[in-house]
This record gives sequence, C-alpha cells and structure tokens, in this order.
Amino acid sequence: MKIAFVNPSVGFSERRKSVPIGLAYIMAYLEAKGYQSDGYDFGDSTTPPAELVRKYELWKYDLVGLSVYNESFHITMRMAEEIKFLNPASFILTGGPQATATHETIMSDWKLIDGVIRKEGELPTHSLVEAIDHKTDLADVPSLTWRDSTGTTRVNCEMVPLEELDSLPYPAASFTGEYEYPPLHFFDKLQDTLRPAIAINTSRSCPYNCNFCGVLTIGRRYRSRTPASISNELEFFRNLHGRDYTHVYFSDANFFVRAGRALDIVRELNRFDDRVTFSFGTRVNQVLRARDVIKEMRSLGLRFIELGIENASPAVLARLAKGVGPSVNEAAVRLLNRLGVDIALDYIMIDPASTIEDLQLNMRFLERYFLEYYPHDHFYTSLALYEGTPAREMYEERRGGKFETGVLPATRDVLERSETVIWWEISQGFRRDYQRRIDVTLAKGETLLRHPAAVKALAERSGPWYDLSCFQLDVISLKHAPVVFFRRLIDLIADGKAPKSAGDDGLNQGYGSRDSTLDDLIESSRVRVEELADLLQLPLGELDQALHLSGAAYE
Ligand code: B12
Ligand code: SF4
Repeated sequence: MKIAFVNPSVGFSERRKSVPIGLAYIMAYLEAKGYQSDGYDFGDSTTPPAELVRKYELWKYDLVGLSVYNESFHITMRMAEEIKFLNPASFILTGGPQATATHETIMSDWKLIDGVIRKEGELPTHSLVEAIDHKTDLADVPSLTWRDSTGTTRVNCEMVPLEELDSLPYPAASFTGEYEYPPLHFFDKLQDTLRPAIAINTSRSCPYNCNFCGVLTIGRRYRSRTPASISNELEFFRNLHGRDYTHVYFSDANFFVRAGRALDIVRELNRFDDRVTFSFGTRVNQVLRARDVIKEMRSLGLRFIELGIENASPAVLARLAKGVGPSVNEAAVRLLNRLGVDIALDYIMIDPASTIEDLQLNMRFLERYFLEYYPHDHFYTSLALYEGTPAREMYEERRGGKFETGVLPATRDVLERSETVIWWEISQGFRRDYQRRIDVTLAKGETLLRHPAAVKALAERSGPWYDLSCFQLDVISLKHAPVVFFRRLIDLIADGKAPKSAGDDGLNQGYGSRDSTLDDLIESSRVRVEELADLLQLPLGELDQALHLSGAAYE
C-alpha cells in the first residue's frame, strides 16, 4: 500500500523552515508498525497546488494524508481535487487543527475528502491504514469522521488521548519539498557562537483557556514525556543527522505548565551534555510563580522564553481570556530582564474591537520594555480568528453572522472602528513600503559592524574607523525608525487626524542624525554598507553569506 503525507502551503514565509513535526510523528509511528510512507512539505511553497500534485505524482498513492491549518484549507482542497481527478480510488484523509475543528462540514461540503482524523493522529491513522489494507469496516477506526456507502457522515468515537507519550517513536521522517530546509541554528549572544539546533516536543496540549488559541481544537488534556526520553531523543537525532546539536528549541505549546517537570527535563539535559542551551514558550503568570526555577534554569542553559504577553490593554487581555492583567505582564518582563533571560515576544497588536486607546497602551508598553526589540513583527500582528476557537465564535456573535468555513477573516474587514481601520491600513503600508527595506539594510549593516575587520578598525581607530562610527548612528536610527513611526502615527490619529499613507502628515520625515526622510536614511545606509565593505576590503558576497547563515551575525 502506497502512503503519502503532505503539508500543504500556508503561504510563503522566510521564517518557517522546519519539518512538520505532527506528520513526522505519524509517519514514524506507522513505520514502527510496518507501514512505510513518503512525506512532502510544501508549507511555504508558492507553486499552484494542482501543479504540485502532478510534479510529485501525489495521485499515485493509495492514501494521501493532508495536514490542514486554517491558512491552508482551500489549498488543501485544491490538492485533493486534483488527486481525485487523476486517481478517484485514492483515499484522501485530512487531519490537524483546522480539519479537526470543521470535520463535519468537510464531510458534508467537500465530497472529495474521504475522511478526517480528529485531534492526535498516530494511533487512529494506523488503525485506518490497517482497515484500508485489510478491507475491514471503517466504523471501527477511532476518531475518524467519514462517509458510509449511503453517503451519510459518520462520526466515530473519539480515541482517549495517549497518556504514555514515551511509547511513541521519535519523529524521524524525511520530507520532499520545493525548497531545502536550511539547517536549524541558534545564535548564542552570550557565547557569541552560532550553534546547530533542534526542535523537540516534550508535551501535548495546554490546560489554559486563552480563547484565540488553536491548541484547544487538538484536545485539552495535558500530557508529558519523561526527562530521559528527551535526552535520548537528542542523542538519537545527533547520530541520525550527524550534527552536534547543542541548542534545543522546545516546541511545546506551553513547556512550563508544571515547573518541576520542566526543571527535571533541563537538569537531565545538562547532565547529558552541559554544553546544551535551550529555549521554550510559556505564559507570564507561570514564569512569576516559579522565579527560583527560572533562576536555576538560567544557570542550566536557558537562553530565551517565548512569552505570551499578547497585549497591554486590560480590556483586550480580558477579551482574549488571558486571565492576567497588564501588571502581571510587566512583572514577568522585569523578572526575566533581571535574570538575563531574553524574551521572544508573542503579541497581538490589534483585535477587531480594539480602540485607539488600546493601541496607545500597547505603544507605551512596547516603548518602555521593548524599545531595542527586533524584529518589529509585533507592530503588524492581529488576532487570527481560527476556526473552532471561542474568539471566532465571539466575533461571529458580535457581527450577527458566521464567517465562511476555511477562511481566516482579513483583519481590515473585521475591525469595528474607523480610526483603527486607518491605523491598520497605514501600518500595512509602512510594512510593505519600508519595513522590508529597513530589515535588509539593518541586517547587512549590523553584520558589517560585527565583522572582525570592522571591530578591529573601531577598536584601534585605524582605517575607516570614523566612517564606521558615523554608520553606527545610522544603524541605531534605522533600528528605531519603526518605533518612531508608530509613535507618530498613533499620536496623529489620537489627535483626530486621518493620514492616508505612510508618507502623509510628515510621518516619513525627520529620521536619523541628519534629520532626513526615511527613504533617504534607508538608501544612504544601503550605499554606505557597500562603501564600507569596500574600504574594509571584504571579499564580494561575504556579508550576504554571513547573513544567509545566521540572519544577522558572524560565527
Ligand atoms: C511549534 C509550533 C509551530 C512551529 C513548528 C511547527 C512544526 N514544524 O510542526 C512553527 C513556528 C514552525 C509553526 C508554524 C506555523 N504554525 Co504553529 N504551532 C506550533 C505549536 C505551538 C506546537 C506544534 C507541535 O509541536 N505540536 C505537536 C505535534 C505532535 O502536534 P500537531 O502538530 O498538532 O500534530 C498532531 C495533530 O494535529 C494531528 N495531525 C496533524 N496533521 C495531520 C494530518 C493528518 C492526515 C492526520 C490524520 C493528523 C494530523 O496529528 C499530529 C500528531 O498527533 C502549535 C500548538 C499545538 N500545540 O498544536 C501551533 C499551531 C499548530 N500553529 C498554528 C499556526 C497557525 C501556524 C502557522 C500557520 C503560522 C503562520 N501563519 O505562519 C505556521 C504553519 C506551519 C506549516 N503548516 O507549515 C496554529 C494552528 C491554528 C489553525 N487552526 O490553523 C496552532 C494551533 C497555534 C495557534 N496559533 O493557535 N508552528
Ligand atoms: S497558554 Fe498558550 S498554549 Fe495555552 S491556551 Fe493560552 S495561548 Fe494556548
């Protein structure tokens, strides 16, 4: 029996480049049970779905399992359509967060889909593969929603979530895709080194109730693995890939649900290899509740925490059901700053009901605690109304109508106030017209300033040291330009003005030490990088290569 698993595209992104871990788990489980499968990751492909089906001959498989996110719903359906057109006998299975949330609608409205496996996929998919292989009744496959011979949708009983996560094989699976995965790295500022990194999942689900979170659709029962299984997994992948992984990105939805468990894991990792550093995502209140644990973790290699701060307005935090107020957010940020643990910011800048006052609170908070924070993605984030979440239902109720299935409503269309619509449109214009150029120039500029030749010239006041020190000021101005822009924008709108573009009302004037326009600052910095690289006699392309490796730093 020929089996394929596919991660359809959610749209091109420069940042998302790691194996789809959920599919890898399913494939490894099937392999352990004697069923080989092929993996395809088109997560960031821009090739039309029908073309991918033909190019990779996906229609030749007896069973194709498609992982469905809200963003990839319609692309998935187009892939399914093409596979069915070329091979009507192929069984098309869907799974993942979006498919789980809409399983019955999928079965009633998309006849090309033969089944949905709800929530976690390992055991039910194995059961389905066996049923198809041995031609037995699909009614016995747990967690499967399917259509029987009369065309009636059948929702099979749900499998009890697997408690023994250690019993699952490690997610070892390879994927074919349109682009190669660049090897995952972590740049360790403390040791000034770029190190091979790996993502490891140590738990499933999260017991909290943030009303926008798609984790809720995958199931609420929190379960975790034992510390020894984590260090064994690290050793397993080191041997398998021949890479000396020394940073672990814990990819759990919420790694720190039980502080004691989290500490046991990192103690074990440290015992296994004390060079290993790590990072994870969690909530602010948990960090505060376990200060001592965070402190010990810091000495065991903790480098950063992805922190679900989300917003600075009490009204918005309440609407998101975060269960904490702004003071808790601030206390957690101060604590981590004090302990020297970096923060990766999870932020929702605007939700449909946000007011200008809410945005002003966000601005104040970001200027106070994250002035130097980079990249500036948080300015552009908005609440995504994922299917199956209470947040989506709440906004459907406020609007008095359902959103279309499989479609993530566009932020612009759901904002409830005219002032926030202006803010949103200008911010998107700034992102399109300036942010990308700032990012590229800044990354190159910072890379140049970290180059040993530049560091030496500045330290010894030799060569182009004076030009380099002037350039340092431009780099700082560039880094702060988005913050300056957004501060001005919010003040203008709060004053009752309605700018029409990112260049209106002087929004793009007065940047940098020469008080120039933003366009001039970006362009002159871009030219300056090239000139300075020339003066320092750097080989052509060296900066680009360093950037490609690390994002913005030298090893
Ligand atoms: C870590 C993480 C990431 C990482 C790594 C993901 C990876 N490489 O797999 C990164 C940062 C790369 C990432 C990217 C994205 N993520 Co993400 N991610 C997570 C997070 C926190 C944990 C994922 C994880 O490790 N789960 C553990 C594995 C074992 O579970 P799993 O992936 O859900 O897979 C199981 C089931 O879903 C199911 N399943 C999945 N696919 C299939 C397919 C079939 C056929 C079957 C039968 C079953 C099945 O079986 C799997 C095994 O049990 C989750 C939250 C969560 N806990 O799920 C969000 C989450 C899954 N991500 C989410 C989103 C939206 C995204 C992005 C679309 C964001 C974006 N706009 O770019 C991208 C899409 C990536 C892609 N499709 O290529 C949403 C999904 C919401 C939704 N309804 O669509 C979630 C739920 C978080 C949220 N915002 O609420 N993500
Ligand atoms: S704490 Fe994080 S993972 Fe848990 S429900 Fe809230 S947003 Fe989701």
